Amino acid sequence: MKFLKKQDPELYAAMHSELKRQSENLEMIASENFVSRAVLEAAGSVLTNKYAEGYPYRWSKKTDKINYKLYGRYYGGCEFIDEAEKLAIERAKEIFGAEHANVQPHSGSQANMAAYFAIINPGDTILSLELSHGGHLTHGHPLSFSGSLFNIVPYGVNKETEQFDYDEIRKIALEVKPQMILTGASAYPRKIDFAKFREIADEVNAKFVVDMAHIAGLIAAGLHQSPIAYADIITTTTHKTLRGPRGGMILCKEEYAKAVDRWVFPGTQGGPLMHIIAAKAAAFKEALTPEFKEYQKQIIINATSLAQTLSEKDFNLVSGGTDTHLMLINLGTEEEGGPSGKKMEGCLDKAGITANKNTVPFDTRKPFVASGIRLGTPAVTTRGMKEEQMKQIAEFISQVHINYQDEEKLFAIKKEVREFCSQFPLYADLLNENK
Ligand code: DSN
Repeated sequence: MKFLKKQDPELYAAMHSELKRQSENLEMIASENFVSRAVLEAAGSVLTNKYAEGYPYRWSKKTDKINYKLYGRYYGGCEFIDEAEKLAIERAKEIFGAEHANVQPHSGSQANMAAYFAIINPGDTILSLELSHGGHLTHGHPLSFSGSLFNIVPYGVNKETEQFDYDEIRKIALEVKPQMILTGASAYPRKIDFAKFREIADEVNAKFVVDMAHIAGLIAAGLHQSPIAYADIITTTTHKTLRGPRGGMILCKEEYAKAVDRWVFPGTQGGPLMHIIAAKAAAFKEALTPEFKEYQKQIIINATSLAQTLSEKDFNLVSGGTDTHLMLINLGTEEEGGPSGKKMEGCLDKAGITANKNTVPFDTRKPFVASGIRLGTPAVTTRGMKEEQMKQIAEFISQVHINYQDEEKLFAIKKEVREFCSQFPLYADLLNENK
């Protein structure tokens, strides 16, 4: 960062501190990860300079199929940009076995917006997972476009099992006859049965959309049922378990391809972020390697080990554990005492452990306070940590919980966490260059 350091010391200082924070802290936010240096290079490249509204292809009038030889951009000079976007598209299709991929959505939220518009109309009914039971803002929260433009009917988890109750979801679907059923979650630790959802959607003649953002990497590695055979449209972010740059993507069957493309551009976006699309291509190449599959396996092994150790330390985990990369600690109600999610998040931060507060199903606290802490293993697994380290992380978290009112103790844990992290170097060359 030598240019920034010279030209803009204030910004440099903030960015350098963030680099150090990532390296010295334990990153347990389930939706975060660390990209490779190759992905970082692509994201920080001159491709940021290029306007490329349109696509590296046009739909052939004769065949109604994509034709890469037909120029589909609104700007000149796109010949190299086209190559980068084509690589991202073809690799995305190969990873997931998809008929069509649109790699332009700037984010998961924008991917969701374009996906809904591609198959339903404003005012239509969407049956989707309640935010406080693990859903996402764009699945129907009143403050999101989804909740203001569509009629949202939520489903939740079963109170006893804290898992999806497919009979109950079917019952609601039969009652409300939604135009679209949506599944996928930000804070649901269990596997999702996409085949079951398809059955329900077919029964009520609804379209079926899957937001696989959290588990995209697990699906890419064949460690979770793939929604490809079941969903009409699939949306995802590219930066979570998939370990690419921050961004979104849509996969769909051929029959929705044209509508999806149209609703991404010009429907909801203008110029694509070509540096980020190139970084997606670089990450997708990594996702096609055997090492990536091993990495995803280790994410699950680590999550299982962390969940088990936390349970042994008497933490109450939503649904009793995890099948995926994430878990939710239920810290209990206000009446039961102990820290809220918000308080615990702050205490973990003081101890050098980054996590986020989260509502738990049937939470009695407000979302900004919440009774849960969400933890995930994708980022620590990228650093090379294994089961042994998960046991130590559970011990750190337990110590923070026991000592949550003792600032000095939290600071002492932070020192231990820093020492622990230094055994698993992250971006070491970047840190050295920027000393
Ligand atoms: N905000 C993301 C998460 O943290 O899960 C979901 O998009």
